[in-house]
Amino acid sequence: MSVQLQALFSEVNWQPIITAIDAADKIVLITHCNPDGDGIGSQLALYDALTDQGKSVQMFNFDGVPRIYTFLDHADKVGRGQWLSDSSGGDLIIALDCGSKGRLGMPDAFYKGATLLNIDHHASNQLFGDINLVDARYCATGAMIFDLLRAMGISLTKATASAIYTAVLTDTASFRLSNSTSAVYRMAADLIDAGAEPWPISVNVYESRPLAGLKMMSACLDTLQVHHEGRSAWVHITHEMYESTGADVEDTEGLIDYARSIDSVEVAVFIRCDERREHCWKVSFRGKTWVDVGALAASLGGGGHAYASGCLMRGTFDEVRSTVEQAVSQVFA
Ligand SMILES: [Mn+2]
Repeated sequence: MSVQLQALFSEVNWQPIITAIDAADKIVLITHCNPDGDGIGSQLALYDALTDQGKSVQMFNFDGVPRIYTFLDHADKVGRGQWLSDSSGGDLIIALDCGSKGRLGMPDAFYKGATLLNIDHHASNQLFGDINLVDARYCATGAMIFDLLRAMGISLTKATASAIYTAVLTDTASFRLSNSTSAVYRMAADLIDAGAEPWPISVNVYESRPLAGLKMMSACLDTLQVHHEGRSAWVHITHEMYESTGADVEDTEGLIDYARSIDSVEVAVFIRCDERREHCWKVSFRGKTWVDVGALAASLGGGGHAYASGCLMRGTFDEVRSTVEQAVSQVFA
């Protein structure tokens, strides 16, 4: 079925992106480390659309594709791990949903001789590309791909629509966040008309947890503490918890949302150890109404959105916890 698409933001100038894509012979699509549904959905949607146009396209992510997104078409074509070649294999690299070059996790050689194109919706984006299209009005990078394909006159296949739907579903917390405007719902309707199936996608993303994941959820919620007169909620995961539950980092996705769901809480904090490195911690923040957790994370060397952000920290758990607690206390001072 062919659907006449309406752009979310009709005045965005996609021409520099389209010109770069037209001029490229070999394109590499990449998203950030620990990729989420938006990064993967954007990547797979663009892959489907550009290969349909006859382009030669490769995909490569430092961390590959999380299990819950492997149901999407082309997920099996994404390379993962350290980049070992001395060139990217592309004359155009398109970074998707990534706020900084470092978060792509690639060595300098990866970028050698290629034009780097940066498409993202993080307000904190460092504009690291040769061409940057960064627009924080978009609820998801996947929604930017929707507008880009429309600007290119490309109609949606079922595979493209399903990937974009997954991107938008996950980045709007299932169309619940304040960025879920009526235009976003209209786009979702277009995606469904083009073949995206909401329930099967939801089952894959939200209803396919391994048992170890639930054991980790239980252990993680056991660490819950509430501070700042009930306004901040804290959960954490240590190395020992990975060992005792058998869960891995993918099973920790979404646990912070339970901390935010407490009625009085304005800021949720999730501190988890890096599976691979000692004394290395990923700290995530979620805000509810008025706290800008993007600024909070930036004060600790990280970044993100006003309502979802994070940073990496080094030290013992107690050291990291104490530093973060000081920063959060500033918010409520
Ligand atoms: Mn995103």
